[in-house]
Amino acid sequence: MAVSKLFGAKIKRREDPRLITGRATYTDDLQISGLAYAEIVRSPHAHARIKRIDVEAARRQPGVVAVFTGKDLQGVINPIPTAWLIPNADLKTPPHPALAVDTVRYVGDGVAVVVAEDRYTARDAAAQVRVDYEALPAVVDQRQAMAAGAPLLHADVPNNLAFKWALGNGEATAAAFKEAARDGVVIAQRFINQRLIPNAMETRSVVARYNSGSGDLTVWYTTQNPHIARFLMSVVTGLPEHKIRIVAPEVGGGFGSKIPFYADEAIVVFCARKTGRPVKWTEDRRENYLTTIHGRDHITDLEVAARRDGTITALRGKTWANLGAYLSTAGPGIPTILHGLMLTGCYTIPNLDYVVYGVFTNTTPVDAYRGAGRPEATYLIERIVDLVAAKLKLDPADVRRKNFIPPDKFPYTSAEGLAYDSGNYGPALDKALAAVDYRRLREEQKRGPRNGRHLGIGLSTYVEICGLGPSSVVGSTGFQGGLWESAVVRLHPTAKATVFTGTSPHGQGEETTFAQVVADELGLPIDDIEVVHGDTAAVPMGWGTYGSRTTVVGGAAIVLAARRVREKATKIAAHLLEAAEKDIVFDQGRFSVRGSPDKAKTIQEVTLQAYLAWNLPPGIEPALEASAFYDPTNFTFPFGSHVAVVEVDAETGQVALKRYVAVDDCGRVINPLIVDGQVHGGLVQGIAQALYEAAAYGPNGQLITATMADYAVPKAHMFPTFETGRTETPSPHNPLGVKGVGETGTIASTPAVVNAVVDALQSYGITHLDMPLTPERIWNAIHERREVKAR
Ligand code: MCN
Repeated sequence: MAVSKLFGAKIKRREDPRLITGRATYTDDLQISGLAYAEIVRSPHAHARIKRIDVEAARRQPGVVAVFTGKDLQGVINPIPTAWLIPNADLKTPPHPALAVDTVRYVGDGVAVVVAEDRYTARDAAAQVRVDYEALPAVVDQRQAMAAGAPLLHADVPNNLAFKWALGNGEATAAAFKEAARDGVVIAQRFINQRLIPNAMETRSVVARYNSGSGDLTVWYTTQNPHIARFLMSVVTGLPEHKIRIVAPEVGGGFGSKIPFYADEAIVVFCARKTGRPVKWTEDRRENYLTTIHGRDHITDLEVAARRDGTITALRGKTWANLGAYLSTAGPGIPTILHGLMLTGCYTIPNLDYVVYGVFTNTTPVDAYRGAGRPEATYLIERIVDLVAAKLKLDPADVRRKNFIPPDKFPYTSAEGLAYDSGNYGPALDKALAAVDYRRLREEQKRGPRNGRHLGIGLSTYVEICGLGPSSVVGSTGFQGGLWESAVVRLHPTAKATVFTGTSPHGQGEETTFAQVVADELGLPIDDIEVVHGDTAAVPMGWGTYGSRTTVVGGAAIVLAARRVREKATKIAAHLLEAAEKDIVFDQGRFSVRGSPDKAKTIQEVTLQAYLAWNLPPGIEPALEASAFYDPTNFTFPFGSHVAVVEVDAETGQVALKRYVAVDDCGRVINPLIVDGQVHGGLVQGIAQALYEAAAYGPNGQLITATMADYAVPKAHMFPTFETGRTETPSPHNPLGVKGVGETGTIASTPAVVNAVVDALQSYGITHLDMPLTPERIWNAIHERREVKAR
């Protein structure tokens, strides 16, 4: 690999000045002449039959342009599809109409839309739409939804069971459990991965403009994947794909929640076509909580079998995954492919028997939220490893080391059948433990609580799957798309470069890191490189930003395109220097002749000549630009070790997070500053699941935590200064040697913190507590145990 100048440099994010000084344009900032505003009328019931909708009063309001109901959309807007048709799971895909016609299935389900001259009129008029509902019984818990006699959401889906997906080898696993029961340990535990609400700074927003003369549709909106959105927009609206342009202007974070194709964008497009006006719709925060996808929501019964020395021999379990009322775009793939396939984590656990039930309930649809499936899997395995250690009275670090996949076993095929690319788990754990001075902490812990505060130390040694494709593998899991990427690197006559990528960063910083990579490859100053993304009319086809794939897959396409540009420039330089191509040496933007370093041309000189085309070598076309497509040969598997140190106050149940150390390995690091930032953000989200956040529904399907005042979004003062470190194990599967890092913090941190809190409470005989670990929950647990002891 070439020695590079900017690869590895701590460059500040070039996109930040405009983002933090209010000079960026988000979808809701767009003003177009003739713009009208949409407000969607949403169901206040979790489950109800629509008997009648009366839109006349709304229609009569001054300033109202049009009002439409589900019946108007019928036959024009196709049902909203899911894109992950997992095989061998008897997946049911009941239709999801963009606006409900007969039945509403969750609070927030759309029933009508009002278009008006301004958003205030639209909202007031929406309140005038009279919907006559017949309320039906609702069900919000996935296990209750599967029980006999539960309210049925979709007539053709018995027991609300969307799918049943099984994995592993039942017989071998049963034998391993038998052996452990005889001569080892078997531990069973129920785990709940509570439902979370993604909190992007910007809520979702759509502006649609349809030109009935040309038939062109332009949609600006908050998407993480403009090309997938165009593909699905074409499927849903029936408009030809080449007449649709999707633009993601500045997108204020997504965390997975802006991957799906929502009913709302189809509704807004319908309104724009019907009214002949450009139409804008922007959800408010409450609407965002009700209708933008939620994450997690798994109930799992898990058992582990282990030998007395701590060797884990098998896992067996069942997960009930709440999918909400409809299948969201990637919904079925999250609890199966991205969760089930990572269950054995970074350990050589040979036997596995696992079933996942995907269940419809009268709740907001569930889809990818940062980590998507992997935080749930990591929570299960990292908690159960701690349970094994506690039961056998072994140090949790030792149990982990005993079961780690040894470094000489890579590429390693897991019990789930995945081929882990590269890994060396021991050094990351050593580094994290050294950073907190683990031995000293354990000694301190032995001295008992200080002023009623119990010290707890929690570990999480994780591995995760990211960098999605390869397309053929993802396709074999039922994903209805490819996951390759493409790029164009174009040098202009003045040797300024534009890099076009099909990925769509929305806060991750690739405008900086991709420019770093190209600067190195072409020897250009970074300020001469612009990275363009997020507009299907400007950039080549790509599959977007999620699954920590942008750098691994999109970055690889860019580096390949940049190298093609350099190859062509080398040919032109050789011709201009009257030397053989093989004698040209390229170093930091300068082509020189081997042995005669003064005979040289700069990349700027060569580029200009490429465009003037006065003296090109035979057979070489003018200009300097190249494209590349890249489909990875494998996923990447970043890993690391996190340690949380907490103090739990037995009198109040309060948890104080004293220290948090994250040692991550994401292969070669392009920009350590950005990687740290990604880890920090991820940690906040993961720790918040452990300690604070939970989406709560009442039994009738009302979202109780429907505002930011009720849902515990964490604040900066709740966290210590994070201590980050790294080891570096390159991925052999991409030309940059990188692994993704966008989700590692979220994936690793939840179990680290829960393990720390449970560790602090061991003297009370507490072996497990469900999240979020609120003071009330901890206080109650301590007092229940004290009362039991006192009796
Ligand atoms: N990077 C690097 N060296 C590496 C790996 C990554 O320098 N070895 C850099 C990348 O070039 C990029 C950043 O780290 O600038 C994250 O890259 P990557 O791991 O490729 O992840 P993605 O860009 O694909 O981002 C997706 C990931 C996901 S899945 C969620 S969810 C998420 C996240 O990133 N949502 C985010 N981080 C987010 N950050 C912000 N600000 N907003 C979101 O919505």
